[in-house]
Amino acid sequence: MAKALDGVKILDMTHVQSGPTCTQLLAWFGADVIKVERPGVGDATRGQLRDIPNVDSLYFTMLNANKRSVTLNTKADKGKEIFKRLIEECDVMVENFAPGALDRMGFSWERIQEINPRMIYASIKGFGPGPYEDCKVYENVAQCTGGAASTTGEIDGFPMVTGAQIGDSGTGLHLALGIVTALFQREASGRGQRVTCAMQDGVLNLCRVKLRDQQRLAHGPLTEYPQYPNGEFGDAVPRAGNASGGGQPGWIVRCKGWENDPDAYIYVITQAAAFAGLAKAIGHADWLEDPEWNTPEARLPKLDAMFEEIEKWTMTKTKFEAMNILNPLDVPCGPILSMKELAEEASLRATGTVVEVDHPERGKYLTVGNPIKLSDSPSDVDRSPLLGEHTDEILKSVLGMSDAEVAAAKEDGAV
Ligand code: CAO
Repeated sequence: MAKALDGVKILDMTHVQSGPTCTQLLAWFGADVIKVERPGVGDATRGQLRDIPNVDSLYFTMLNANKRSVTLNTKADKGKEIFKRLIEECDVMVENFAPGALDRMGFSWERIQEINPRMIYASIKGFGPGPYEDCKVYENVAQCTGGAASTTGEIDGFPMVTGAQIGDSGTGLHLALGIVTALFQREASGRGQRVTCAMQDGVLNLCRVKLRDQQRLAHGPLTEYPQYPNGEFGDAVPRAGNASGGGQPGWIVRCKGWENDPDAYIYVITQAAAFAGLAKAIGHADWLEDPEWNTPEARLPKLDAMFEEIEKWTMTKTKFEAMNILNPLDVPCGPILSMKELAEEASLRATGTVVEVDHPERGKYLTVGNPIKLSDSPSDVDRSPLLGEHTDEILKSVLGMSDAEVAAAKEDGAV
């Protein structure tokens, strides 16, 4: 079956996590992603956090599925020549080097436009134009500078980063949307364009509700935060522990087995519309007649006490038993699932969200497949390429180079 991005050629200059997330998604949608890597070195993640000696790490294999790898020294003269020809042949170029790296190679946006006016040139940097534009940035730096860390954590504790890679993978997702949008506009305009996404901006976009709360602070306390009504608010949005933040009180409570299982917890949201069912389920039908409990306003000052009562009940059930009882009552809740549980979850395997892939050097490994499902564009996951696995193939089939030309480029150290 045809795929949505069949025929789109991507010159993938990305490395580490943010850029590769973007190009992997585009590859799943059918784009031909040609990953350019330094000869003999490759993407640094091939060798990072290795679990098996001399084998591409899971860090690399889980971010570079469905791509082809060509090695090319884009700083050598012959390499630059080949790179120029790849720019002529491709539709999109994606990079997430440190600021200025491509300019230093001699491939500024102006130069790229000159070579191929239809080229969509997409970049991720840590910051947009401003005081920090020259900084190198990794995931946690973006979480800290984009507003995630200052608004995450215990009420009286340190700022916290989250395990979800909202700076890297989140920005990669943003960039992928920018690229397909630019491809769509090119249909009408015939022109390429520059697509940029700063990690700080991507994180702030995901923290949009916290900027909402910052402005609400000027008009009174944030009543859904645990600081209300007994604590103090300063002049910036505080950390709110596990409060739901959506205007419906929620919290994580312990379940049966919590003493030995670090993930025996469930998130419960005490949405007003489903409160009666919840109160009855936990043995508190009395709350429904009691004006101290039977309205959201009455409950608000004593959420701690309410969640303690809920927890007394959840501690008699496993997280899955609690979910099975609360779900039919329309009480929004979610068991805290460990990575082990997610890896073993049959429904995620069935939908292709968790996929087992075979690799010639490491054997079988699990990866997260395409979370975006298109009914008319299948997303099979193919293993990541070995370093330079497709060099000859790409030089010959994409650039039409002869065997002798490929051999000369190798001799030159260009590939
Ligand atoms: N041939 C020749 N040279 C190559 C090459 C190739 N095929 N591919 C890369 N290089 C060169 C680059 O040109 C650069 O050289 P110069 O420094 O001389 O210009 C050099 O390799 C290293 O690139 P880098 O500075 O991007 O790499 P780094 O490890 O020092 O920094 C990172 C990594 C991620 C901090 C930086 O790239 C960055 O800030 N990127 C933008 C933000 C980003 O995406 N961060 C997310 C990373 S995932 O957590």
